[in-house]
Amino acid sequence: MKKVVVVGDTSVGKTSLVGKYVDGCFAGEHFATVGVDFRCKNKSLSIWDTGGQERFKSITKSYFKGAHAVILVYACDCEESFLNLINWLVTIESSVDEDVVKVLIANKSDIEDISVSHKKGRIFAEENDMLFYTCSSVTGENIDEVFDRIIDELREIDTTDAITHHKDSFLLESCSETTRPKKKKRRCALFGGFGSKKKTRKKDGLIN
Ligand SMILES: Nc1nc2c(ncn2[C@@H]2O[C@H](COP(=O)(O)OP(=O)(O)OP(=O)(O)O)[C@@H](O)[C@H]2O)c(=O)[nH]1
Ligand SMILES: [Mg+2]
Repeated sequence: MKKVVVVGDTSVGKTSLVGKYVDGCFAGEHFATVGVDFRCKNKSLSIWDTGGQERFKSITKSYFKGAHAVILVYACDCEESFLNLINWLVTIESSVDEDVVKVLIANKSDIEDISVSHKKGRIFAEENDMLFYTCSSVTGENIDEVFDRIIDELREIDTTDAITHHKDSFLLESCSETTRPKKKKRRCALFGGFGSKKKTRKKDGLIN
């Protein structure tokens, strides 16, 4: 079971998008989440829907412990929620492993009168090694795609780790004590833009 933590300001639509993914419906109401709600899907994802009212300052680091992926959400019609992303990111970066998959969601894309352009969101995501998607729980835009992509990314990380582990074991067996290679770091999260074709970054020489 992979752990996905969903964070962002209050009212940006975190509970709605998790509900849309898990239950397939949009409630259309705002009952502020207190602390954290746990949802599961297909026994493969454990989704931690956190309450935005706690704000980035007080959100406990324990929510992020063992997280495989983090979804950071802002609402296209709320500039404040976009400006607060950097504060959320500081909290996230200080709490998660380096190979966690990070996704930025520009939510409520069904609203025509937006105050944050999608271009701004995409640039923020690219600068911070995050995947970027525009989503709407009203139309269902990209909701399944986000979680499917997270599952794909995590599968890829598992495969890379398995190959690296296999290679390291082989090298350790065939090298003498003095020539043993240092254990390589796991590679960082992949990033792509606008839900587009996957791009990979070469890091630590482990991937192409
Ligand atoms: N137009 C539109 N409204 C949305 C969308 N998603 C959520 N909303 C509305 O936004 C409000 C807040 O939604 P929630 O999902 O409760 O927000 P939240 O981020 O979980 O809020 P907290 O639990 O307080 O952190 C509700 O009134 C929703 O109906 C969306 O995609 N489009
Ligand atoms: Mg909520």
